[in-house]
Amino acid sequence: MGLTLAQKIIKEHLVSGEMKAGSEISIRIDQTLTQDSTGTMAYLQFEAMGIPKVKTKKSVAYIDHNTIQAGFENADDHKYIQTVTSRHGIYFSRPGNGICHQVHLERFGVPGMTLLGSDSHTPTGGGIGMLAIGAGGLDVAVAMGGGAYFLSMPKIVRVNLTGKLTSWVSAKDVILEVLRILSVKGGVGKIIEYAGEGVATLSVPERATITNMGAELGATTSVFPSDEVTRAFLRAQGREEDFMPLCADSDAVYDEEITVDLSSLTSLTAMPHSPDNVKKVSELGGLPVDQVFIGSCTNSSYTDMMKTAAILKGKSVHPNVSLVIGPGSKQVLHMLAENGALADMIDAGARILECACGPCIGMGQAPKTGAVSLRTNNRNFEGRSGTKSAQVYIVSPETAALSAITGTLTDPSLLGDRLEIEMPEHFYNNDNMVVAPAPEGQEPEVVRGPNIKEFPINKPMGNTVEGKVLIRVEDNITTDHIMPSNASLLPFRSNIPHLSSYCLTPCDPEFPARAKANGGGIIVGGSNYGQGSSREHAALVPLYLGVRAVIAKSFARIHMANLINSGILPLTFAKESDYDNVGLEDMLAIENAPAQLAQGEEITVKNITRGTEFKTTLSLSPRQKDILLAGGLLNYTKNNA
Ligand code: MIC
Ligand code: SF4
Repeated sequence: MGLTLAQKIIKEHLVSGEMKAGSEISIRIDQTLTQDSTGTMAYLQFEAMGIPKVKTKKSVAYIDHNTIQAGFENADDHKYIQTVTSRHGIYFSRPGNGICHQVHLERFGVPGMTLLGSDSHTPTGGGIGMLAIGAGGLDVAVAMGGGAYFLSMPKIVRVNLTGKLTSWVSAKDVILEVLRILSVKGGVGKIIEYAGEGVATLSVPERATITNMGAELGATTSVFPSDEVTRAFLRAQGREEDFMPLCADSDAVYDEEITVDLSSLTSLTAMPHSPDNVKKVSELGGLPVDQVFIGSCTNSSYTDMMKTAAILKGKSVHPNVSLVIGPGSKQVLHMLAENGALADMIDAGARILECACGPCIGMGQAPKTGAVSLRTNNRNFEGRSGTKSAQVYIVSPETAALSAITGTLTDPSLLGDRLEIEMPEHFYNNDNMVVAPAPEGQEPEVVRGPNIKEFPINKPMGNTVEGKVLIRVEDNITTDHIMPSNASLLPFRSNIPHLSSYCLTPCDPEFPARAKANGGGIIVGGSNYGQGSSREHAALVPLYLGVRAVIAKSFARIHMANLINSGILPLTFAKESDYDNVGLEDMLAIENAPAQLAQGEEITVKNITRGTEFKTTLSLSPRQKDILLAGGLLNYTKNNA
């Protein structure tokens, strides 16, 4: 029986386990990436492991999230990351060089390799045929130290692409269609593999837009074959030697299959406040728009920017609209500056931002109260833009650029003739913003500013895990709810005590105070709890507040791993209806917790307040159970050193 593309890469990197869907495997990691907002924590954890140099083929630290420098905190974090990476053999991509995923695709991604990144959109690398997975910082730290990455062997979904995109419809519309079909929960425990005749019609940046937003499906990762299109992209990046052809065997067997006919797609949008709330742009025509943002790791490539510039050329941004554009990398910005496209954007009235995440993570450009904001980024969770009442619609760069001119949400197919942007034969290359690590034998001093605080470490699990229910939340709670990130909070990613006052406050402003007053307790959640970001702050901050267990209808993959790594019990209601039988401030107890864990998958939770009990499940590997018993991955690693 043949193998799928993802299975081939996994097989090549398999360290332990059996490649049977659902069973725990571990794989060797070739490359890692971090960004600044998760990176400080990852490097503090790497330092705590006491390993002198990274053991990967290449590890890169990017500064792209927190670049506003409204106070010393950002700059302190950057200096810490620059010095700690230099000391430990990691490349450092300076602020201004671009968004981690865009730059990694351009300069470092290699087909067939594995990449582990402390950012949920690491699967962008799947656009070039990498097995690229997002994870918590601690998992990335372990991988940097040469440790394998453990995951549950995913099911493989084949997305069969047929036909060819028509004028003005683009990669963003493809992934929005996949999100419409599968939903934000549809990819959990799965790898999304693209195949079919339509693949060859998509460029590498288009493929990367699609794999990037596979994160919104909850998928472990998404991957495209590596073919002649990939080779041409790598050649244009001056690194054809990194090319290797890769595709699934013709008799590969998939767990699921869906077909997307590229020819019949039209421009789509994800309406507030979820990436799977998808409608046709033409159905919403006439919606007045206040703000447009074109950029983010999803749609900031050279071709995205050139399309934007072509639509804006000779036009003016509508008087009611603020148009902001953030090119994805220095390479892209340089090329736009050189060929005049940047002038076309500026001339039309676009406000140009530095090459960074910017508005996508609420770092500036918060829309006005109740604004309609069209964005090419991947997430439109409530409040993520920095304005709770804002209505964020996710759209393609084509839809965004045209709507910025008309002032209303406008279907770009109205523009008529096809817009052809050629992929360049040579991308401009100058890697002077990537600093190589200190040479062997040198150990530069690591600079720690006052914003770098210690991170909490859990204690081994006690016999009884108990506490009051501190909050009950609904389905699809995101990490943006659990640990909000915006211009005022992002600078404190290395300061867990400071962040703790904001934990879960979008759901209940009283949560931190209630947690403190009760000396910690238990969180009760709905389904897909913890979707979105890889930030382990969404586990470390609850840990700091004394949270000992989260009981939910289901969990998102990375957040569940982060809870286990922090030693917090992630329990799933055996009967979803039991969610209704647990009230706020009910006292819950898991008696003989270690013994229950050892026995099997079923864990009984007593509701002391109501005198009842209910069953939960914890289907974990023996290793994961040991991590929980040890009080988290760091303790576990130390115990086993
Ligand atoms: C995001 O898009 O939410 C982020 C900010 O990039 C996060 C990482 C973080 O929280 O720092 C992610 O996607 O993992
Ligand atoms: Fe940055 Fe936004 Fe991409 Fe996250 S999704 S890496 S914040 S651009």
